[in-house]
Amino acid sequence: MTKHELEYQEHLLPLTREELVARLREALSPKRFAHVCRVEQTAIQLAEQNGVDVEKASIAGLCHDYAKQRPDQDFIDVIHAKQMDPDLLNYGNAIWHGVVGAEMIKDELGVGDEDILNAIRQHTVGSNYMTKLAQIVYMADYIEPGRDFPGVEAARQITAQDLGAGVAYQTQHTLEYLIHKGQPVYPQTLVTYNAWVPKYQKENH
Ligand code: DGI
Ligand code: FE
Ligand code: FE
Repeated sequence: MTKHELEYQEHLLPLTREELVARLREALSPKRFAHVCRVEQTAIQLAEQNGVDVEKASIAGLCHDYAKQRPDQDFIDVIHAKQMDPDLLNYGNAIWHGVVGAEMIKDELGVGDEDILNAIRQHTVGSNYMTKLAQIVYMADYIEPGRDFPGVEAARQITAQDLGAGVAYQTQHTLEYLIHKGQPVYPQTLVTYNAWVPKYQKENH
């Protein structure tokens, strides 16, 4: 079955892939839409290699940046309406589009599967415990073929060999980047760092 014929199981999403793609095309710029399509394809490959549900990888990959282009006020409204952690208000779109965006994906697109929603919630900041699906979405976003930054080839090779090692690699490099730029670090990003990075250092040396 090709990706174009994919009909999602009803309990995952009450839309066909084509219907979901149409919703994303409406919500996103052409560039961002092309990115989520590449993330979907990369996530599907990683799912096949790691024994993870391909439909969940497809849905999570396509939806992960659904909220990326929403105005700040939309996120602020959801944070209040759902009584989410008020500390979120100290951050911005970079953190909100995943953590808060997952609520919009649930309510507006009808994604009810918590495994998919958690993967989306964690796609920017990670978590101390990440399912294989969450690791896949986190890595697919980082290594999709449109990404071009120093270290992306190393990230692709490491991830092909060991998904968890890829998570550690990305987490270390993202934290280094944020610190280098003097950007605020969301606490969960540090939690992810502590859970993943030292562990893989020890195993590799
Ligand atoms: O949405 P994408 O651009 O496809 O990718 P993403 O959701 O992984 O977002 C990446 C951006 O988020 C990148 O510029 C780094 C930033 N980011 C990741 N963790 C943190 C963070 N920004 C802040 N301020 N704090 C974090 O902890
Ligand atoms: Fe994102
Ligand atoms: Fe993305």
